[in-house]
Formats: sequence, C-alpha cells, structure tokens
Amino acid sequence: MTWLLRIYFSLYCLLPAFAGPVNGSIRLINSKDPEVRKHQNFSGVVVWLEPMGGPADRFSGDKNQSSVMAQKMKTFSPHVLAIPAGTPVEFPNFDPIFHNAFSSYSGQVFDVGLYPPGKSRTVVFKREGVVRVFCNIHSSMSAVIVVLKTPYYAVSDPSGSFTIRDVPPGEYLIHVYHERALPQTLKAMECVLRVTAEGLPVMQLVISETGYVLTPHQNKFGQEYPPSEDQLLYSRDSK
Ligand SMILES: [Cu+2]
Repeated sequence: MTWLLRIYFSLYCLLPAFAGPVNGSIRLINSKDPEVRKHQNFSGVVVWLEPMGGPADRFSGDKNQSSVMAQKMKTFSPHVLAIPAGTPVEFPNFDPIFHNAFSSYSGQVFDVGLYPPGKSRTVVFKREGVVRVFCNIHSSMSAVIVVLKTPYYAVSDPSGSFTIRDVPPGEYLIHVYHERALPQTLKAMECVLRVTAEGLPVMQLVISETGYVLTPHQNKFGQEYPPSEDQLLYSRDSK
C-alpha cells in the first residue's frame, strides 16, 4: 500500500498543473478620442497577472525570442507592445525615409540613432515598466512598450477582447495599463483574481479616460520639434 501511495504521489508531483486561458474584454468610456467615440476601437490596453507569493519578480523573457515594432507610413506598429523583461525588440524601417526610435522615460532611456530605409535596430528591454517611444524627426510618431515581469499578459484587440494564455490555477493581482487613463484610475482597477482548474467567466473591464489630457512630447534633446517640411509648406501656402 505504501508503495502504491508513493507512486501516486510521485506522478502527481510530476504532472504539470492545469493551465488554461483567461479571457476578457475591455470597454473604454469618457473618451475624447474619435477612434473610440466613432469606431468603438478599444485596442491597445495591456492586462497582466502578477502571481501572488509566486516567483514573478524573478521571471525574465527569452533573450532569443525577439518582438517587432515596425516603422511604416510614419507610424510605429503595433502602437502598444507588451513584452517580458529581457526581450529584444527590433525596429525595422519599412519606409522610404530615415527614422529614429528613442525614449527619455525612466522605464528605459535609449536612442538607436537615425537609420535608413530597409534597415533595423534592436534594443533589449531589461527593466520592468512603461517605455514611451518616439522618433526624433517625426513628432507625430509615438508608441508604448510595456515591459513585464510575468509571462501572463495580453493586449486588447480593436473589439476590446484579450486572451491571457496558459495561466495555471492560483491567485493573481490583475494590473491594467492604458495610455489614455490616469495612473490613479489604473491603480483603482487592481484586484485579486482566483484562477481555478474549472476555468473562469469572461473578465469585463471598463476603463474611464476621464481627466486625460494629451500633452505634446519633446525631442531627444528635450526641445520642441522644429517645424516639419509639411508644416513649412502649409505655412508658406497659407501666406
Ligand atoms: Cu520617423
């Protein structure tokens, strides 16, 4: 009998714990953004689960598994990228013009310099945090990279849906990041999620953009952007 129990116990320890998806949907309210108001575009919200009492603070991504933030039509794509800490991000330039990528934010300060069409630059994001990314020659270009110390995260699609894959049973703290929500709004949304082997109902999160004001950013020298060629042409024509 003891022998049988020992085998059973060994097998139980060796079997991987059930891990399933956590599904959810986001709805943005009180927004002044036309994409949200007219087209109900709820994309770009990052949701992640921090294991409570777990080894999340030691988690790092695979340094051989890179992510991509492309530069195309003077736009960073995707606009919001979530990655595990330690992940390299490539910035390929698909435009016929030079681009740059930099951040002066404390999440990670970096500057890849100017680089020509068809080339790419890579940055490894080691520290957990929110990194706002800009191009030093095109003031309209911006993006966000959310660097996480957990493998359990997702970014919402335009319908607001998201799926966090392979979440083992346990207790987690839910965190949310949205570019146009105030920090206190996001902090107030943190709550505990219990994942059981039986699965979960769909999480429904409503995020208010109340209080958000778009402020222009500065270039990598901490100065205002000089007028672009488009703006100069416009001001010449309008005289
Ligand atoms: Cu650019």
